[in-house]
Order: sequence, then C-alpha cells, then structure tokens
Amino acid sequence: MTKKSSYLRFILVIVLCLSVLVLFSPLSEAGKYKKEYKMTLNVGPQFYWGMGAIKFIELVKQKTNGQINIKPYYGSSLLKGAQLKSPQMVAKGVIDLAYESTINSSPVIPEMNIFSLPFFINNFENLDKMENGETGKAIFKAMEKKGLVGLAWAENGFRQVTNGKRAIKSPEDLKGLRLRVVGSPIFIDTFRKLGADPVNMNWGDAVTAFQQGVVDGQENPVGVLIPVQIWQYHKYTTFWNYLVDPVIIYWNKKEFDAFPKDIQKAIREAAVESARFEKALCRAGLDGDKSLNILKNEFNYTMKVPDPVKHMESKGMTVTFLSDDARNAFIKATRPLYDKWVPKIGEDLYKKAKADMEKP
Ligand code: X2X
Repeated sequence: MTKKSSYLRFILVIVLCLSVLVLFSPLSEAGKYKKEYKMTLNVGPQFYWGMGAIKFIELVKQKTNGQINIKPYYGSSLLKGAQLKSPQMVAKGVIDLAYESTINSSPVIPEMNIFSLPFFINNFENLDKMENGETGKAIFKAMEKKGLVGLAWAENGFRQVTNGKRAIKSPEDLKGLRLRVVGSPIFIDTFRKLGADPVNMNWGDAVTAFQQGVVDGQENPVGVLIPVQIWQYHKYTTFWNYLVDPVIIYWNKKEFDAFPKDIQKAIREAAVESARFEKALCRAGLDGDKSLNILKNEFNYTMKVPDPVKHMESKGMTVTFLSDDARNAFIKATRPLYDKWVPKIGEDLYKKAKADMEKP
C-alpha cells in the first residue's frame, strides 16, 4: 500500500467516525423533527381563538427549546377555505395539527355535534363539567379512533345571533331571515326548524356576504363578533347562548405518538396553558371577573374589551336577552331536532353529557 492510499484511508475513517458522531449526537436532535409543523385554524390572528393559537405556538417553541416549530395557516388557507375539511386532512397527515372548532371537526367526529344541540348546554358551568367529565373523555377517545390526538379544550364560545333587520325576541322574529350558517347540517336543520332561511357558507366568504347584504344575519360568539366588528353590518344581536363551540387542539396521532415522551409532555402542557389563556379571552366580561382576573394574574394581560355587551352597545348595537318565556318558546320549537340528532351523536354520549351537567 502506498503512503498516499493509507493516508486517504485514514482520512476516510476519520470522516466516517465524525458522521456517525454527528448523526447520533444531541447536536443532530433538531434534524429528527420537521422544519415546520403545519397547523390549520379557521380564523385569523386577530380573533381570540387565533390569539390562543399564537400563544400555543410560542409555548411549544419555548417548552421544546426550539425543537418543535409550528406554522399557523389562518382562514383554513391550506383547505382553500373549506373549513369542514380540517379533521380529515389532519387524520391523513396532510396537515400536522389543528386549533379547531368542534363544529368544523364534526364531519369526522359526529359526537362533537353534542355541543351544537340547540339549548342543551346554556352556560359555562355546564360546558366545563362536560369537558372535564365523561363527555370530554368519550370525545377524545372517538378522536383517537379516527387518528387524532386531542390535547386540550379551548373555546370559540356560546354563539349569539346578529342581523340587520330586527331585534330577535321570539322564534317568530326569525321567520324569513336569511342567515349565514356554517355548512354543518345541524345548523341548517336548526334554522329551518325556526322558520329562518339558512344559507351555508364558509367563514372565508361570510364577511363579503355581510358587506354586500347577501344575507340578513349570522351567528357567532363574541370572540368573532368583536374582532370582525359586526356592528358595521348588523344592528341587532340576541344573546341567547343557544349552543357553544369549544375549540380542540389536536394532532395527527401517528406523528404525535412517534414523538419522544418529553416532547409529547411539552406539547401537551403548551396546549393546556394556551387553552386557559384563550378560554379566558373568549369568556372575559361574560363570567363576572373570573376570566378577566385569570388574564391579569396568570398571563399579565389586560383585556382590550372587558365588557363585550357594553362594547357592542357603545357601537350602536341593540343587544337583546331572552325572557324566560321566549327561551321556552325557542326550546319548544327546536326540541324535535333531538329525535334526529341524538341518535347521530350517540344515545350513550347524550346520557353522559346530561349526567356530567347534573353533577354538583
Ligand atoms: O364559521 C364560523 O362561523 C366560525 C368562524 O365560528 C367557525 O369556524 C365555526
């Protein structure tokens, strides 16, 4: 062997050893993960739900020492606005994760329609009992079966109806109103039952429809109504808490399960913490001082709109609350929907939800 070739062999061995070292050393840890994890959500960063998603991304980055980087795709942009496709795409792994409303996830997880049963849950206490109880567990289990890992419960909120024609005080007032609703079938059923004329439309098209007066009204929680400045289009809102949409942070199960335990733990903690912040934004001023104090004391955050009802009134809106009689009339008008929808949701889950709400 010549001197030159043994020198070359020596160099080759050194290079090989160094590559093995680099591949298995902690320095290459970052290479184990994707450069960017794609997250879908149906709204933009200025919505309370979008602000929660941003918090989640920051916390994940912080708690994984920069190893896991999430990129948000707002306005269901990865789905060309087709908001109801998010769970299917996350289950397939085309999108890694979602910070998404239960309404938008219900095409894959029909159990989530439990939150869309009209006049079933009615208040935050009931909702919390369901999420923390057997209902929440059952929903996360149903998600796992479809290839999704639920990480935490955030919120969009109790949905309130707005329109440009008249104050809605009783079911009669809804008659003939053309209302934009989400494309989820239970919404069409509910508003048809109430005699309105529901038009299903993706959120991405909704604001243009309000501007052009293609529809008379719509329904959404304050966390959407205030950022979108709904008073620009509609003078009337009725706070009827007729149903609620929690937001669930979920990840493709195969991908999540493949993460090391410490990464999983960090992501779960980030999800829970961001959800606490996001829920407080959505509830601020609607649950006394509770959520306002959570924001101030735990997140050093002063709420820009501490009283959503007063805020909407100050913008010239007429805000209506239902009398007991009116509420009963709405309940009576929508109860027949349960015959169709409870079997789709599952009798068992419906019983679990009722039992959760009855707990002290
Ligand atoms: O489409 C809606 O109304 C919205 C923004 O609330 C949801 O994504 C469920």
